[in-house]
Amino acid sequence: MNKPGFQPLSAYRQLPEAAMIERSEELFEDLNRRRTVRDFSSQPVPREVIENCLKVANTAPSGANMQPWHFSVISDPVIKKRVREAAEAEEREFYEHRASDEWLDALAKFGTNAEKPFLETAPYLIGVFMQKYALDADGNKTKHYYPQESVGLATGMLIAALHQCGLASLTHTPSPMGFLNQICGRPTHERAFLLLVVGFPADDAQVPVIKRKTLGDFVTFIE
Ligand code: IYR
Repeated sequence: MNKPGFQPLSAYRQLPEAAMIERSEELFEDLNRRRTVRDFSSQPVPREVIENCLKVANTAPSGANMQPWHFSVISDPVIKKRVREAAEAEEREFYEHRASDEWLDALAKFGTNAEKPFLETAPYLIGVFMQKYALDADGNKTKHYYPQESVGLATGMLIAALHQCGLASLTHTPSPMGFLNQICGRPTHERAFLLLVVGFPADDAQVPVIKRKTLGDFVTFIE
């Protein structure tokens, strides 16, 4: 007998220990190839792949399972151009006025500036929006819990899924990002969380030389 509102965990699959270890090694090896890319090719990406990766994102855990996210998937070149123009206007402010010297120093090795041509080159821009509450057609609000954490988790799963499908992405956060609500026609109770640029890397794409922390640098086992 199931508890009311419950069902057996029938989708769960356990792996034999050797397979677990092998899978974990392969996963690390594959995800460790992921790099944030800023040089995109204009080669089209099948929409079905994007849809499936978004379905993966939607499996993320969320506070009280409220799934407090919305994804606006932009491929229309006219809209991409508008996003680029609005983002570059904010980025010019950032690089010329808003960013502290300390921040600019931290960014120096990435070679970024206010020019964002990839916002037009890449086939897909995914605007990720966070809903602090749900709003129904009658204006009733339902509070969401841990929306920021939840959207962060969903976005992480989206990035990993895209990577596993052979796509590159860039987590782009022009700030402030209010223009994305306007361009994507999203309501004011949704906050633009980030703009994910998605596509194939350009043939001559280059990435900065950076290091990842090693296990001992970022993990403590308490045993
Ligand atoms: N949004 C700016 C600046 C920038 C900020 C951080 I934190 C980065 O990791 C990278 C860039 C830009 O996109 O250029």
